[in-house]
Amino acid sequence: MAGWFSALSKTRNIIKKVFAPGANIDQLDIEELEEILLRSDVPARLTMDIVDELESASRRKSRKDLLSGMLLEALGESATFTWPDSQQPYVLMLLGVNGSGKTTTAAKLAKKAFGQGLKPMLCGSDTFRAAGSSQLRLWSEKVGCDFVGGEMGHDAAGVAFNAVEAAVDKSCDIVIVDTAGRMHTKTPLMDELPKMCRAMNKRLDGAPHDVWMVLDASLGQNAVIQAKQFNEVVPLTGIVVTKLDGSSKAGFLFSVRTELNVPILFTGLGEGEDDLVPFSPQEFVDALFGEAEE
Ligand SMILES: Nc1nc2c(ncn2[C@@H]2O[C@H](COP(=O)(O)OP(=O)(O)OP(=O)(O)O)[C@@H](O)[C@H]2O)c(=O)[nH]1
Ligand SMILES: [Mg+2]
Repeated sequence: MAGWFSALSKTRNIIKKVFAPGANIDQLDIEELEEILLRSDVPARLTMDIVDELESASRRKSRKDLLSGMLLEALGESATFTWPDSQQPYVLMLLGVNGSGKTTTAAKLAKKAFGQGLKPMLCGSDTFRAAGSSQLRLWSEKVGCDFVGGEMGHDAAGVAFNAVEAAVDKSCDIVIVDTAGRMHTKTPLMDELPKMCRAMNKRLDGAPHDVWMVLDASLGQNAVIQAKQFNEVVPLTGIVVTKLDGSSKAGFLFSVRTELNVPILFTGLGEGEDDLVPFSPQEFVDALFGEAEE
């Protein structure tokens, strides 16, 4: 399983003058530090606050301690997620732009739930592409869980309804609904999302209970812009950040809290089945500073 330290190597590579072990940020020109933080997509506002704080801080205080403290504070409390223990299926919908990692994340989550003795169902509602649903069907076979999917061209809302119905009939604990990738700017496709929510809610009051957006970390700040638009169409209750391992712009995670205020629940640190881990602000900041060697 990939770890935080290796996942953040690209971002660390940019900011190594600031964070890496042995880096002497006390000698770093403050403007240079500002530029480095901005390049790794630390939001401008937070960067300004950091610079102000460092400029006015007492010389006796280590800049590194100040910086890590401010970064941790900006990320807020870690939000832990546990599968709700209800008598009816808990329905979770995953959405996001094309290729962000939704299908892989749905499978990784189903595997986690299955491993905890729960009975998950995967719903393949990606009916845009011929392979959209079958990719998830293969995953369900690998995990060993129930699956309901739709053929290409089928109505995604109908597929989601059928999945919730089947999950109720089969006494599943969890339904994870994978949706087709869509650009936040394409109105007709975005309109399909509330329609899917209404369809599920018709079959099961309160469904979907959670809506998580899957964000590709390599997009940096753009991912936050996309999330804002999705959030206007369907209110998001959680964020999964994938591909942190390939990103040099991990600083955008700070914007997720400050600009979106939706908790980051899980992070993808690699392509492997088990490379989805709960988001830990402490491990994230430690890995930026190069102190999380495993
Ligand atoms: N390195 C890395 N790759 C990932 C991670 N999560 C997903 N991927 C890869 O990203 C690619 C796209 O993943 P999918 O799960 O198919 O993405 P999707 O959002 O379902 O894509 P569409 O359905 O086409 O919109 C695949 O090659 C995955 O293996 C991650 O955390 N790290
Ligand atoms: Mg997919």
